[in-house]
Amino acid sequence: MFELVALPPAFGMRNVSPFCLKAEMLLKALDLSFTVSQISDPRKAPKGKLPYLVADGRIIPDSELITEYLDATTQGRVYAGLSAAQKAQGVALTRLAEDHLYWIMVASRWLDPDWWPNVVTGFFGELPAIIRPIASTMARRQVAQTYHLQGLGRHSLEEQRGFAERDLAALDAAVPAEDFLFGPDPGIFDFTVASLMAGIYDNKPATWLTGLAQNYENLHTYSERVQAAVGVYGRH
Ligand SMILES: N[C@@H](CCC(=O)N[C@@H](CS)C(=O)NCC(=O)O)C(=O)O
Repeated sequence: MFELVALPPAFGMRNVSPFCLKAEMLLKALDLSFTVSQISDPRKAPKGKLPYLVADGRIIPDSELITEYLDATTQGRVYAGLSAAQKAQGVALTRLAEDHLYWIMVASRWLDPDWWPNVVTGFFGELPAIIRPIASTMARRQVAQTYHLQGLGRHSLEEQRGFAERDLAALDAAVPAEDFLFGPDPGIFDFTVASLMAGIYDNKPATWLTGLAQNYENLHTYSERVQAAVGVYGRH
């Protein structure tokens, strides 16, 4: 029995983190027995980020390292049937989704002054009212610094929207109109793309990024198809 440790629900999302949702989809697709538990402060995770997996007395942080572990312990079922070229394409899409578009999603939630109150309620709502403003403001400052260091945070909102459009157009063109990236069944790279897009399409209320993403119908339909096929949805 595995335990996946994830963030608690927020913003209308049952599983609000794309990385946690991806790991949950993979565990389900592999038909492994698992529970999902929640901690609201990622600083308590072994590497300060969620998810991590508790497996056979071991703790494995990071959704990609979880993926590698599950591949190794299921005799290669995670990447079974993928050619080297397909795997390369999957890794490239993963980097686009998780190391670029993900940060724009984070900024659309945390750094838009109009959306910010939802973050305070969704992520800090359980803190005593007296410390909530301090804790949330400190965390927001850290997100702003990280976004700046990443580079995207140096651009105007209009320019960020341009980066987001190019990411979304690339994903929309990369995913198929039927079935999944590499065949008739969804796999790890479908879970990577669909889990991120679920958080963009389904977080409530919509962010400015949700509005942009809604123009990409193929990507939206595909994200729904992946979630339906595995039976794991990001939203409630
Ligand atoms: N590379 C990590 C990224 C995990 C990640 O960034 N998780 C976010 C939640 S979506 C987190 O815990 N952030 C807390 C922080 O950065 O302080 C993975 O694939 O698991």
